[in-house]
Amino acid sequence: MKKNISILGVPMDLGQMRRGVNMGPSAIRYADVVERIEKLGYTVHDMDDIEIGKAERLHDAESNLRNLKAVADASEILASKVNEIVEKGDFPLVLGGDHSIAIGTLAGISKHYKNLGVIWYDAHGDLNIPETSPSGNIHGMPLAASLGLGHETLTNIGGYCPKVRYENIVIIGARDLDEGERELIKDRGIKVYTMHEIDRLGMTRVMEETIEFFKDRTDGVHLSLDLDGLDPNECPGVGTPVMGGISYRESHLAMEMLAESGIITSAEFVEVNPILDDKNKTADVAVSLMCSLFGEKLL
Ligand code: B3U
Ligand code: MN
Ligand code: MN
Repeated sequence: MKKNISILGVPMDLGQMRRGVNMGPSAIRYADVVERIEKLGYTVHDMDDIEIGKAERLHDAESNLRNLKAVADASEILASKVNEIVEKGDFPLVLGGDHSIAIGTLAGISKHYKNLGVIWYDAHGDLNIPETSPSGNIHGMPLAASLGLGHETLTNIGGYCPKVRYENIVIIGARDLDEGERELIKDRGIKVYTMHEIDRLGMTRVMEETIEFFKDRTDGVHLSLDLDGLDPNECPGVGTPVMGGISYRESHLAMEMLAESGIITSAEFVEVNPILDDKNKTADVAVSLMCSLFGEKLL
């Protein structure tokens, strides 16, 4: 893992309808993200938050996309900041904000790799397009947009498309998939470990297979970790909690195995909503998962 980490906060809440997730980056900083990662021997550069525009008053019923322009504008800014981080050779660590920010993060990262892998750690697939989305919320669409599916304003962020290929994705923790998402997963053969596979195989095997899957075929792997992938009993501070999630322990094991593998080249932690949280617990879990990802050991 690179020894220099640059942190970027993205106080985005326009990709969904619950207020408060814009305070995610502050909550994660309040949980001492910089100090705790520095303790592991890294040099951490906090680049502060990028600016997010205002919610649009009118929902564009025709496109079924809420706040399209504001999300797209922020995504372009995010893409160029993340691009800067990769260019200077630092490890990009992006703090959300709702998951729509992954569109900009991936736009900033992907062009630096020939074959970028993506781990999508999430209760959801985030594979909706405007036609299949039940909500019109862009945070349910970022993985699709990064594959080149959906509204062209979103698929072309950063001036290129796609950011990732179907065969370079592993989704972990899925348990709430919409009909269109299921069809896409089946049609394209996207690799998914639902909670069913996690329960049957155990997290150890899931991560061994995931690491093996990426090892020889990709030249970098981005971790996009939605805190709602974890169980809401342990991470209550998320906008769309889904019961029966990945445990705190399994998640730490997953991060520790990724640290050992050395495959991760960038990461984002999203959907922390301190208004819905219990004493900043979810932000605290996010930081402790980051520490495991960056090699913190128990002994
Ligand atoms: N799949 C649903 C719900 C959802 C997606 N991502 C989150 N919730 N966090 C949708 O609106 O696309
Ligand atoms: Mn998500
Ligand atoms: Mn989710």
